[in-house]
Amino acid sequence: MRFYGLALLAGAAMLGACGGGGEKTPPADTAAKTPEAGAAAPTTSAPGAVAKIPATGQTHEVKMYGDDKGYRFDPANLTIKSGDAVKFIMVSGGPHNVAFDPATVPADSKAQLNANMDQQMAELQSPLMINPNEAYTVSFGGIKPGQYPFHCVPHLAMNMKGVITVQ
Ligand SMILES: [Cu+2]
Repeated sequence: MRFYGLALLAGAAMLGACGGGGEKTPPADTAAKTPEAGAAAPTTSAPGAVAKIPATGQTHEVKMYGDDKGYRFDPANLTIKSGDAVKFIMVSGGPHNVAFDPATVPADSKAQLNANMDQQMAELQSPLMINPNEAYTVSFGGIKPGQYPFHCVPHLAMNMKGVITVQ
């Protein structure tokens, strides 16, 4: 649908270019309205959409530091159970955030983990936390056992990362 609209638009642009003279505007305007009308239709959520599953178990705390010992999560490695939550707390040296790499998150839990993260900056990325005691909690409800490497986007180059193992 959208592709067809773009093709129409490109065709109209070419026609306009070939037409020459000062009458380019009216045909381009008409063509621009066509894809708009088409794009309005498919706005409902995809059939495969995943709903957030709230945590029902224990909440584990991970603190985020940036100081003279470096940028780090503490603990950087933790083991939890499916259904637990992990609360990331900004302590110093922000902004920090928590992000899971779509390429390394177990594929069978990627959509669920993404659905469990509120207020994302991007896929699998929490918002930035700037002030001390700001926190962000990730539910591991419905997350399958496996290794979930995570990192802080602003400090990835400073090796601010960790791994959550879900049992
Ligand atoms: Cu950071």
